Amino acid sequence: MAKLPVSPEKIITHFGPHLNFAPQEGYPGRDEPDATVKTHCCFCGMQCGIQLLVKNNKVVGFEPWMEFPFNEGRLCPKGVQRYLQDNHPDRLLEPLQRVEGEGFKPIAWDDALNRVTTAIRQIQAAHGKDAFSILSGVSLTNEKSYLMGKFARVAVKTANLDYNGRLCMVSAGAGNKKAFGLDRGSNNYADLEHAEVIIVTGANVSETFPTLTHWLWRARDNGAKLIVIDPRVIPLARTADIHLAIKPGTDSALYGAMLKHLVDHDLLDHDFIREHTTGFADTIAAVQDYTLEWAEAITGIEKEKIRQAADLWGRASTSFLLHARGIEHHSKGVENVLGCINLVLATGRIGRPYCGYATITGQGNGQGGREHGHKCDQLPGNRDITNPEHRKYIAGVWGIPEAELPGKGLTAWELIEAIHQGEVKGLLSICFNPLVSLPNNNYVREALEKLEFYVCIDFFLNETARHADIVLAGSLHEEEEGTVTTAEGRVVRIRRAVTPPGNARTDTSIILDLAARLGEADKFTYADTEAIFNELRVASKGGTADYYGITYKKIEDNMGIFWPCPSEEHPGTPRLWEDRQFATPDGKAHFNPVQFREPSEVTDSEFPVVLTTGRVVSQYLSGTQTRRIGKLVGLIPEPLLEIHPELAQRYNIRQRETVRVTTRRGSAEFPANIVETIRKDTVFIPYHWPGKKSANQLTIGTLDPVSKIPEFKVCACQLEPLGIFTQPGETNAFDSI
Ligand SMILES: Nc1nc2c(c(=O)[nH]1)N[C@H]1C(S)=C(S)[C@@H](COP(=O)(O)OP(=O)(O)OC[C@H]3O[C@@H](n4cnc5c(=O)[nH]c(N)nc54)[C@H](O)[C@@H]3O)O[C@H]1N2
Ligand SMILES: Nc1nc2c(c(=O)[nH]1)N[C@H]1C(S)=C(S)[C@@H](COP(=O)(O)OP(=O)(O)OC[C@H]3O[C@@H](n4cnc5c(=O)[nH]c(N)nc54)[C@H](O)[C@@H]3O)O[C@H]1N2
Ligand code: SF4
Ligand SMILES: [Mo]
Repeated sequence: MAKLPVSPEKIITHFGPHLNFAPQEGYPGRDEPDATVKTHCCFCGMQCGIQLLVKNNKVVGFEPWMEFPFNEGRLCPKGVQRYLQDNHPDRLLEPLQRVEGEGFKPIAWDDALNRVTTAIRQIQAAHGKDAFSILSGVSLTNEKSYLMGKFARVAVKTANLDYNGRLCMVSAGAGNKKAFGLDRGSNNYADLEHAEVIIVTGANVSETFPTLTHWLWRARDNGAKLIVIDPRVIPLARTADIHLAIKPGTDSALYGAMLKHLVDHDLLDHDFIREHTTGFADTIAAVQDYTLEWAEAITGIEKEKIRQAADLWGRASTSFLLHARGIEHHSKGVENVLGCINLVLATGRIGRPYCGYATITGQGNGQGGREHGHKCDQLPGNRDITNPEHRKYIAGVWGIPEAELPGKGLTAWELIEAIHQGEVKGLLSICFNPLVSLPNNNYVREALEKLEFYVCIDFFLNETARHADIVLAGSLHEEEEGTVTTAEGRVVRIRRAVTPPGNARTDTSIILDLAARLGEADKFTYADTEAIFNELRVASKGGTADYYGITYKKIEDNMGIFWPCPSEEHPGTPRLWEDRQFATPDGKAHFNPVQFREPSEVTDSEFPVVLTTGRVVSQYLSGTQTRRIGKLVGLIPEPLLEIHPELAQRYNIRQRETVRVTTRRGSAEFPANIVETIRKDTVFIPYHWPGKKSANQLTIGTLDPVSKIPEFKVCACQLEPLGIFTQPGETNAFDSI
């Protein structure tokens, strides 16, 4: 086995060195692995390159992959522990069926799959095709995402297919399409390196995209000024030049006032606005009354700080604006996104070296997974399911008459409502744990209980799966070949390192088998995963997310290819818009007027405190994977209620005291973590835990009217200390800061 060069500093993340990894010659003290497999981390949208060490068909460890260009070997705490989920005792090893009164019992694959197809047929015969629904997820590879879209429309023939990106990327996607006609970050992250000014808003980068921090530090080393907009002093904000501690739900007021400042002080790129954009006049008219004083009153940020931030942004010659769910998880998520884009367009700083804009994609394949057609309104290539030409093209690729292609279906949350109303009776879910991740989960649980039939495909028995009639034992990231698309838009190869254990099967083989049992074998037969990808390439051809020119070989030869890539000779597109030809019908970038409106639930005398929710560094999404990895659990074992000392004092809440948090949806109890790093009117709870620890017992199901994303980031709550301390002794409030 060749020795791998490892420089220790490469594996020191923002959170410090990983002491469990000692760079050594060879593998002293342990067996030589059978293979090292170059692949990518299964977690967030950074999709860091990693090498998995394989022994006896088990993943037993990892090595950094130094050559992969984005992370250059660096990994975060989740990345270095990810391999531990492989041989976990909770792994589902065979299909299960619910036996009333007895729990889940193993069932033969043949019987399990037949039960699924019989249930689909019976429900559809009795209640119509759309009464059977599908929820999919974007931890799945591009190939599986594509397959799920085709499976729903061609094999199950239902319109009701949606995906967990509906809780994640859709506000950004809708905003990007409106403004640019295409949904992807404009530059690769290396372009951050020489940006003069960087705005990071609603993105806790150090905890949620730790390896991206490197590129921000590189920019800082080169003198970049950093503006962080977040209700909390997140780790990145501690060293920012300007931190704007915004009141949750008020971003569009801030961006509106910043835009007005740019106009009032003529900090605009007039040539760019005139030649390459539309809608500027209406957009500035919408903010003409948005004075700094007005914005201060709405956002809770001192006007002088807003002025400084707008001025810094306006006067820069290169810049980058990054945002994530903090501005997108709102009933006006799309408007917030457009407010940011307006600031970028007004200064013309896009499509040039070190000038860019991006939403930071969340899930592992949050980028690719939102392009290939498992959204309720979308067909592959990011085509529109209501557009007759798009429908005709895809129906042609799939070999069905266009009339047979279902239309637009319900979004994830609307599906839950339709189950309540008795319109939807059956559900297949893959790669989605809605009971933990959707808002107002008491309502979600009631919906699950109303289903006539529910089948879940997962490798762990997630909390939603406990309500299933059949659970199909699927596969981990490292058990199938495929591709994913990183947050940068770089299409990379996922490698099979091992095969599924026991009687578990690959997700792909399960879907193909179900399609065959539904009578569509001829349309669902592929020699291998590459054949699925090659069909996806054709399906995406001519769409805005054009993968046609990307082949497995090209990806391997180049360690990834950026889409759009319309032909095999095309090198891919790391930086969009250099030719100033935007993907909108008129080729221009579009300003969109944004006026501030309140969140769907504002505080009042009964519910006087703002509740916001989000993440911690060591847990991932609904936690099904990371709550099973001991060292990650050890870092942050349970959700704590972050609260400012002054707010805590007002309610007489002490450090580690259990606090009952109540909203109009429900109550839940969390130990207090009193920190000075949060606004005085806001509390924060991470959402990775289920059941009584779930923040989503409290959140609200109001949707953005365009993107249909739920308003996870703001609702109103009341607080009540219970006098119970989960840790012995009382800590000085300031010890935890
Ligand atoms: N450790 C870890 N990393 C992850 C994930 C994970 O679960 N755990 N999930 C991945 C996924 S799918 C996603 S989507 C991303 C999410 O990544 P982020 O969006 O960075 O994560 P969040 O914690 O949801 O929210 C970010 C910040 O928004 C702030 N915020 C709340 N309300 C507002 C507001 O009204 N305005 C502004 N400007 N900010 C606000 C919160 O204080 C929080 O710090 O992370 C990805 N990476
Ligand atoms: N309150 C609150 N709620 C939120 C958020 C928030 O900030 N606040 N954030 C929202 C966001 S941004 C997101 S992305 C969602 C995420 O919410 P979910 O998508 O529900 O969360 P996951 O934990 O990813 O659930 C995915 C399930 O898929 C399984 N899985 C993972 N990979 C694979 C695979 O390759 N094959 C198969 N078969 N199964 C797989 C996992 O084991 C897990 O059970 O949560 C949302 N919910
Ligand atoms: S930053 Fe994201 S992709 Fe990279 S190691 Fe961490 S969780 Fe994995
Ligand atoms: Mo997400």
